[in-house]
Amino acid sequence: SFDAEKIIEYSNKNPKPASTTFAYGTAGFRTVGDTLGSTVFRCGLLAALRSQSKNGQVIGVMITASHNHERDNGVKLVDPMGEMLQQSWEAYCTDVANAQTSEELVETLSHIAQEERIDLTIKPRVAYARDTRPSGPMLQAALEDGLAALDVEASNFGIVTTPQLHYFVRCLNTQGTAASYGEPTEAGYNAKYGQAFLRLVSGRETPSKLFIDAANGVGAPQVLKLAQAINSPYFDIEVRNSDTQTLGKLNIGCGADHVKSNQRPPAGVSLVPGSRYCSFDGDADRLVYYYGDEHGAFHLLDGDKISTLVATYLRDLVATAGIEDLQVGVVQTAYANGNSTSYIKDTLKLPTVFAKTGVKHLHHEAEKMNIGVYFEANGHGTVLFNPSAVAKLRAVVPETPAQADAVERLWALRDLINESVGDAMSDMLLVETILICKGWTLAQWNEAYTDLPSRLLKVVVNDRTIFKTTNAEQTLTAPHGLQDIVDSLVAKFPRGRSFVRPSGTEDAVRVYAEAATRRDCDQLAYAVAGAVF
Ligand code: NG1
Ligand code: ZN
Repeated sequence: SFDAEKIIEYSNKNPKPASTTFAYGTAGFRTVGDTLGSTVFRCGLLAALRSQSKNGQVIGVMITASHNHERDNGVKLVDPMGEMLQQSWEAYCTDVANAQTSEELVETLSHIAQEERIDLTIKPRVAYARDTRPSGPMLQAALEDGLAALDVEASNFGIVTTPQLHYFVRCLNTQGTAASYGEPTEAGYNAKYGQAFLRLVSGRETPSKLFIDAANGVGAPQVLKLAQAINSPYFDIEVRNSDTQTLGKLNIGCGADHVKSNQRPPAGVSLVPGSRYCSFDGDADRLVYYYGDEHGAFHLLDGDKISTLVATYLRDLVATAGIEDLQVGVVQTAYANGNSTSYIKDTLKLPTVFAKTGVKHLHHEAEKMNIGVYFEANGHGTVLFNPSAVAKLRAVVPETPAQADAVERLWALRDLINESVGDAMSDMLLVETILICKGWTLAQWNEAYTDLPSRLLKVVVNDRTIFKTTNAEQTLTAPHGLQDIVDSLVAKFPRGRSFVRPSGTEDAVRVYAEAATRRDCDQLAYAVAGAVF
């Protein structure tokens, strides 16, 4: 059983703010950083239990608030294969975070240990890291208290991107096995992805320089290290918004979320026609590309554009490799641009499904496909090769050099992709690979289809919990009658589509709309927002 006294002693150092209720949402706990000490401390305790319930495998804890404001912070747990925490444990996180007193906390932990039949004699192991936020060191210290309270064997990975921490966790749990994912160090990460990239592009023409907006976050130092490891004209980059030292700059006017939401370039970047640009978010798990044309117009290549590019490339390689019954599929959310969905269905003729918002939902749908490409429109996503795809790839006996080359490329792509989670750096190398192999500019990539005008609005309401949805969040079941109003508004506009859902990360309701013209789209969005308010 637990050393209750020790837990209580450490817990008293990290008291819960009395009036605050915490909830483990789509992205873990996320709120004002200064209020999260007790929650992060308790996540340390829970990560230990989770590790014990997984027979001592390493569990990850990442301290970050991604694209959110610098004053915010957050914490989430990472399961042994680098996936998001199993959903049934999210409720435990919420229970543990909200225990009012240290004594109640111990009771809650005991209850979980009983419920999950956890063997408390197993040595727990946890790997943790944080982003560049000013509240990071304080929260890291709180986490370390939690780990000390349960005698955890802990590894501190310092300041790294969220996907790097996911990678480290997977590496640690597969070390020395046939499924070994790589070396659990920054150098191991850079070597794995860098070498796969060079295997795929060598012999091709080198691309023009890529300008990377790192949102003044942890992606800046990390992508520079990656570039140093690759050390090749195939990866010629210039990093902008790389100031992680000055307070108040993180994600402000820059980063993938800013670019996607505002449909304009980040601060510190003026677009030169013909040049290539991309943005990461504050913890480097989202990626979008963009460019400006000769007429000064801004063109965004978002998560939908990335997923269609990647799916097309994989589909063609599978065909060239001559592997039968190896289906490439695409998972999107309702926020995917309608024209991207039509393009996947009608032009690429690939199966596609909608999942609920939040990458864990997309991940689960993608696992059901042979090769599942999943991206949120905001640029968060990756590709999964399920075991049957790997088996089929292993079984091919190539008969022609072209077939052999395609098979070799599919293997290299599997090494290039961070399967544990969407990863801006790995995704960027994937996009670069495809563009280099096709000899494409960003404008050529953008030609596949034209986005329908779309608008995403945030409506602040009194109580967002009254909004209930079904059908991958596209249909409201409550409040009563509201969906009928949305339907009647949508019907007025050619190619109109709109839906309303409560945010899982902010205290607001989101309204999405698209239609054939910008004017119609905006009218529809504001009309639906008016009905919600
Ligand atoms: P919410 O706040 O539930 O809409 C947002 C994003 C998600 C996901 C999460 C986690 C949109 C519309 N929503 O969720 O896609 O990335 O944050 O970061 O982009
Ligand atoms: Zn992020």
